Amino acid sequence: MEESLIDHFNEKGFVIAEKLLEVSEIKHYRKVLDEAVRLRKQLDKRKLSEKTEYEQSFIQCQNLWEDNPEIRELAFDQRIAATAAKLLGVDRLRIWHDQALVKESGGRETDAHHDQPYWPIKESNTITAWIPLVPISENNGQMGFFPGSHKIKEAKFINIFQGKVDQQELNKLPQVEGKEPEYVELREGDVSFHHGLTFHLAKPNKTKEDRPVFTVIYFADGSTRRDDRFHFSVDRAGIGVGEIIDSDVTPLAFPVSSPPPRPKEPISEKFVFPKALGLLPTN
Ligand SMILES: O=C(O)CCC(=O)C(=O)O
Repeated sequence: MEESLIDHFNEKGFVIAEKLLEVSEIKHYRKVLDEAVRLRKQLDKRKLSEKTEYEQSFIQCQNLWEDNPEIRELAFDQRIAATAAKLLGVDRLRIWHDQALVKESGGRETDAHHDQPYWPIKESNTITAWIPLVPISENNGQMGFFPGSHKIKEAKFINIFQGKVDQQELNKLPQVEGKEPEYVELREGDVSFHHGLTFHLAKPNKTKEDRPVFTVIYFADGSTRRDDRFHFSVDRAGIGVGEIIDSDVTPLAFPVSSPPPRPKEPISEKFVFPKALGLLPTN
């Protein structure tokens, strides 16, 4: 990988790896993801206008690698994972979770936030690969990043889950204050990477077509649990605060010669709410 990509990532907190995948693969995964999301969400008959503001930003399905063998190939694709490892400067990565983020036609913007506070991982060696399955430009949910915001090591929980974020409060944050987001155009096969501390947002989808995106979140192997904030990636496996996060729910993602098997323990009834929404696998 070119050094300039690593320099860009270190400087700005995000980077685009152009043509990381073949256009034919993207077309294939578009169909696969479409079907996987349809299956997960088959009980959800709501129109966009009937959903919460958070859900109007995107349809979300997590850990598709567990119940969809084809998506598993993408989630553990070594071209993507190797790029993520090089950008973070680590030898080994684990998967935190994957997710489909389908911004529906007419879907609202994704409010500005950074991801690290949502995850109870102490070390901030975390990165997301954002893999669009259609070309992305200004009218279909384009991502924007606040350049350099990852350099401010303070994690700030932005509650995007309860609806529109107060812009004035957001603008007071040093990561965002006085800065403009840099929006990125992506072609089929391009993959965008952002650091867990990088503030980002996405524009609304003003087109007639949904914006299918698959993302994979990785963390450096050896990272530990920060606090007791609930998260299925650690709570399913009973990882305690301070312990190393190393279960089959978050298996090694790089380097691996083939994708791992799905976790041994099925998801328990404790998780029935996200399961019902299609957020997590049902079996
Ligand atoms: O896809 C989107 O609209 C937002 C993505 C995002 O926030 C993320 O991947 O961290």
